[in-house]
Amino acid sequence: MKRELTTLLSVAALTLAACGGGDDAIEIDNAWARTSPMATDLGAAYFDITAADDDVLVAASVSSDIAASAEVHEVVPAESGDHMDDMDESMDDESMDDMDMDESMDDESMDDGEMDMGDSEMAMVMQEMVDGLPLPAGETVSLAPGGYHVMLIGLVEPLETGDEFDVTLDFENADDVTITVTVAETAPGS
Ligand SMILES: [Cu+2]
Repeated sequence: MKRELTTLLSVAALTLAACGGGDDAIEIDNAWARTSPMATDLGAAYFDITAADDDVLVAASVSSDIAASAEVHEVVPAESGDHMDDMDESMDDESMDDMDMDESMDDESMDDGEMDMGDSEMAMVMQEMVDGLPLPAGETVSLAPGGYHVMLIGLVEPLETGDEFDVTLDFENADDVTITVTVAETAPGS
């Protein structure tokens, strides 16, 4: 069993070395970004990430050819954000019961371009993880619609299916890792 794990880690190391990451402490799988509607200049990138040792994803960045900036975001109930007090009136039982997180992100916010959640009906909001995304050793953390994501802010052009771009991930302990993200309608394998 131990031998098997070692082999897997070696493969991950080789893969990352080939991408120029050169660090075997971080494994990234299933990297993708969602297509972005014309109505918004926001995009989101997703992937599964496993750190060999306890670490924190503190920041992400993309080329200025792609977007003005990138942030590590989480989706949380509107009520939990301290700075979201003005959202309280949008909280009602009906919206909480009917809304699942994926739909609120995918269908409502993205399709109508309503990413300014301050005046939307949504019960979920996203916010920057100012302290970063914790990565417990050996545990795969998934960034996916409705949850953690790398937010692309100020897209230069809409993201269209088949587009590829690089995202550089900055960790508290491990070296930076650059991954290539492919734009798709849905997650790889879904
Ligand atoms: Cu976001």
